[in-house]
Formats: sequence, C-alpha cells, structure tokens
Amino acid sequence: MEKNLEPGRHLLYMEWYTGGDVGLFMKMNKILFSGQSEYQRVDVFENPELGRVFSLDGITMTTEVDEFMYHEMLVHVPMFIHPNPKRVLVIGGGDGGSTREVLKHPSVEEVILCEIDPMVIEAARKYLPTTSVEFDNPKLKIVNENGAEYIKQFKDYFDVIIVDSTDPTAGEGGHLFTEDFYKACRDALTENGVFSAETEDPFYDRAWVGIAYNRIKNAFPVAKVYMGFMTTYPSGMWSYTFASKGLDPLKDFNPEKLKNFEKKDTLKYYNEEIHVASFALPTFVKKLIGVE
Ligand code: AAT
Repeated sequence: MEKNLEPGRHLLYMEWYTGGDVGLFMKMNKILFSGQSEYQRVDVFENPELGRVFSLDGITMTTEVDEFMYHEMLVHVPMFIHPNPKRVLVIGGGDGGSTREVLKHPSVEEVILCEIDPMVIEAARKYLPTTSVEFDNPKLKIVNENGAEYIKQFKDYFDVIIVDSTDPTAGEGGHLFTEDFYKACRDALTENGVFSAETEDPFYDRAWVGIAYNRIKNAFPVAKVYMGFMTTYPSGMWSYTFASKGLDPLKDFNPEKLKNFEKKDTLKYYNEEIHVASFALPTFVKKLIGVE
C-alpha cells in the first residue's frame, strides 16, 4: 500500500463526534466495499496507518490495527469472571472480533452471534478476515435478528452475554440500551451468569455512560463500570459495564486462571493488572455515573 499520498491524491473520511464540533479524519487509500443495507450504510476502506477500517453511517466501528483493545476488554473481563463459560451470546459485533475472543476460551461449547444486519456479516467475511476469522467455527451460530427481540426467547440459558452494540444514537443501537433489554439479558442468564456491554465514552457521549450504567444497575444485582483505551473511538477512552447476578468482577477474579490461559500470547491489551486497574475510575467519570 502506498504510504504517503500527496495532498489531493486521496479521499478523506470524516467522522463527527456527538455534538458535531469535533471529529476524526482518515485518508481513504482504497475503498473495498460500500453498500446501503436496510439498516445503515456499510463501508470498508484502507488507511496506511490503521489498515482496514469498517464504518457504519460514517462512524468508525473497527480498524484492523486497534480493534484488539476494544474486543479484548469487552470480552475477557466477563469471560474470566465466569468459572466455566459454556454458552455465550454476543449481540451486535458483526465484524466478528468479539466472537474471535470468546472462542479463545476452551470451556466454550456454543456461541451465538446475533447481528441485525446480514450486510455487515457478508462485508466482514469478505473484507475483514482478521476479525471474522472464526465465522466457520462449528461452535458458532450466526443469526440476523434484532438482539432486543431475539433475547426474549431465552430464560436461564447463557453463561455470558456480551453486548457489542453501535452507539445508542445511531442505526438500530438504541434497542440495546433500554432497561427492558438489560432485564431480558438478566433473565436469559444462568445463576452464575455474567454480562458486559459497551457503554460509550465519558467525554463526547458523557450523558450516555450514566444512562446506560444506571439502567444496567436497575436490572442486575451487581453492576460496575470499567474503562480502557480505544484509540479510534471518540476521546480514546472507552467505558464498558460489567454486570452479574452475584459474581463480583474484582473479588471473583482469579489471576491464576489468566496466567495459565493457553491463548495468553495472543492477547495484546488485557492482562492481570489491567483487569483490576480498569475498574478504577477517574473522578469525573464517577461523578457522571453517580458513584462515590
Ligand atoms: N465490534 C465492534 C464494532 C461495533 S459493531 C456493532 C454492531 O451492532 C453493528 O454491526 C450493528 O449492525 C449491530 N447492531 C446494532 N443494533 C443492533 C441490534 N438491535 N441487534 C443486533 N445487532 C445490532 C460496535 C462499535 C462501538 C461504538 C463505536 N462508537
């Protein structure tokens, strides 16, 4: 790929952050896919620094180079809290990055990926091979349904539910930020069940972090916000919310399990120290979500 295109010799991608006063731009050296689905505009292009970039309605979902930060934090924090995760549901996440991380856990027997938009699955299969790498794994079933409806048929079934959703203000993501949806997730979990959801950035999307956390807290006995860096998401700092019917993300964390994790050398962000440290929140974030 040509690295230094001269001005005027490339196309420009611009993402406006919530509020519309600040944003992100990237050179588009090559457009690999552009399509309009029933739900959203789907694009995949190449950038010399970030590799393949996947965007929906002009909002960055993943880049090849930094997606590990987001997917590892969203997935391994809950997966390492459950003592023996066998059945896992990922809602959203049609690029496949979250299911790739889930399938690194040897106890997992069944994973359902519930992505609303078949065009995302097809684009990922063709143009995002590093995230969609497990799409043909026999343990994985892909369904194209609205996660907020699909979840309702399950009771006491999943060990882990991971919500890898688009922003609440974009596309169909809003369904995955309601209290009814979080309660349906709770009911679909087993007694030891654990949950994680992406809950936006505490800077440009500051209202949403508190809204999502408080709705999750109303649905689950245990709910805690944790954070990580995510370089191409707005503000670069990203929040996630862990929830469960009883297990605690710090007291029930066993670092030995992670030390002995067979796929440990594939992890580039998540480690024993990060698991613990990610629950330490900056003061302005504590204020935002209303905890001491
Ligand atoms: N894996 C990181 C990228 C994403 S993609 C989120 C996916 O959720 C999208 O492919 C979208 O089609 C899907 N989705 C949105 N709403 C629903 C729904 N109601 N049911 C099922 N799938 C849905 C996340 C990016 C994080 C935010 C970046 N700012």
